[in-house]
Amino acid sequence: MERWQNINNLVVVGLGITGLSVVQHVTKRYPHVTVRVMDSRDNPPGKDELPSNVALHSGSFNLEWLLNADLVVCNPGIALATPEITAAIQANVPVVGDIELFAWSNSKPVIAITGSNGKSTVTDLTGVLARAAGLNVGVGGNIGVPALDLLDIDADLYVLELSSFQLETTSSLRTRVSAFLNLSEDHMDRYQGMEDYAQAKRRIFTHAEHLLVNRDEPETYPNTDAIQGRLHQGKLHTFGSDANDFGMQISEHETGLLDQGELIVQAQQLKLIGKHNWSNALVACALLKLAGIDYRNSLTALKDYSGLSHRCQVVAQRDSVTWVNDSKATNVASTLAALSGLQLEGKLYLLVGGVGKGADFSDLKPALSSLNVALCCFGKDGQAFLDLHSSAKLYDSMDEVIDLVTPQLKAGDMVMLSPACASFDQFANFMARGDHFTTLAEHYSQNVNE
Ligand code: UMA
Ligand code: ADP
Repeated sequence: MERWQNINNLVVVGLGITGLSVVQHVTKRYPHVTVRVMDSRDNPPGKDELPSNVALHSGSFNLEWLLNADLVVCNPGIALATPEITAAIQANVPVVGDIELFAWSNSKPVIAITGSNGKSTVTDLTGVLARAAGLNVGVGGNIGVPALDLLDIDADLYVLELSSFQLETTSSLRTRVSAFLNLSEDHMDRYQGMEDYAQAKRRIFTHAEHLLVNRDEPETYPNTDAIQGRLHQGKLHTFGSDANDFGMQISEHETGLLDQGELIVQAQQLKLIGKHNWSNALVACALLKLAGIDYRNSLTALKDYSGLSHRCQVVAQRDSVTWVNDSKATNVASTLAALSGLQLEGKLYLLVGGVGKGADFSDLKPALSSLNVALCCFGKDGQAFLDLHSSAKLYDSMDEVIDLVTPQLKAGDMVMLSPACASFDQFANFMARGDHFTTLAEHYSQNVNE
């Protein structure tokens, strides 16, 4: 509360669900604070839900408001390098994000998860397992439920998915456990390079009691922050594909998930498919254990867990043609995860493209060359995929791909949306893109049956 005493004039930059959660949090708990909102969009989402006493400036950013603020709370979707935000920072106006406000108010244990891929799956599964162990759990953050909205729950534990964007504006978050799952190229339109991106993610360790990192990816380890002379004091634990610490015992037909050499579960007993998902399951168990919760009470829930929608989800299966919605694959590594270990009888019609975020797609080439694939490229950066495979063709839209491809489908084929790109060129978000694909898949499957 003390830190709020000197804050009278707060500006929220960027509305959406984050901005709205900030407005609701501050107006409810700190009525002395005047809250104003700005959003560069003409008609920002959340506008109609703003209380009448909160002023909105839309269509641009209002520099005067920013320079006169006691505190600016910035939506993670807006880069700190935006000229108006940079000007406020240079004028010594404090700029934070919603997770920092969460940290200021929260007194409950937190498990925090970051990484380039697998965050939502690990976050959701950790929440499911903790609930199965009997806890009241709040699950949110980048997964689509603003962290501040969780504070009203009488939770025993919070499980937060944190993006690098959110971590950039967070400095006080104390966690029971922080995990950095993996690092692969993403968001290169917002970072100076991979090290800059990794450094934003490593901020998750700043006040962590236990740190969980990926043994197979040294980039996920904390560095000692030589500039500030500050060492991370938390205890370091690792997960990975060998049998150490939290690990795996891989044989021809079975993969055991291990905790210090002891079997947790055989991966083949899980509904989750693919090695990347087995790693996600292992991490969820490790997170529970490090937070002091016995995961052995949750093994039935672990075995029953079938994953989130839009992640390698089979959405239709008719006449031996399988339709897979992997719309959440918004970078190269996630599409590679979908392709690895794919059991194909026929041809794979792979839909790729959208907003490329400055990525280099050439890492897909070797994986594609070993598959019987027809590469169907669409969207804003669809043409960036054309050199990756001799089969590649450019289409205007997903609808056009499906219209032209479906007459060619044969038993054993698979149609998979795993676009390696963000969706914002043609869809509101990855869910809308996945739902559209699912509708087309169902429509096609029904027509075939007629
Ligand atoms: N925008 C503007 N001007 C503004 C405000 C926003 O142009 O003034 C644009 C920006 O391009 C921005 C986009 O709108 O990227 C998103 O704004 P939004 O209103 O959709 O934001 P929220 O609804 O508050 O959603 C945000 C996260 N979005 C981003 O970080 C881009 C959501 O993560 C998150 O679930 C939500 O807060 C709750 O915490 C989504 C996401 O795509 C799923 N995250 C990225 C990812 O996972 O790769 C990081
Ligand atoms: P995030 O929240 O980090 O985007 P998700 O769990 O939503 O992660 O999965 C996003 C995409 O990454 C999906 O296409 C999914 O199949 C793939 N994926 C999930 N876990 C992993 C992992 N551990 N490594 C690589 N790819 C993964």
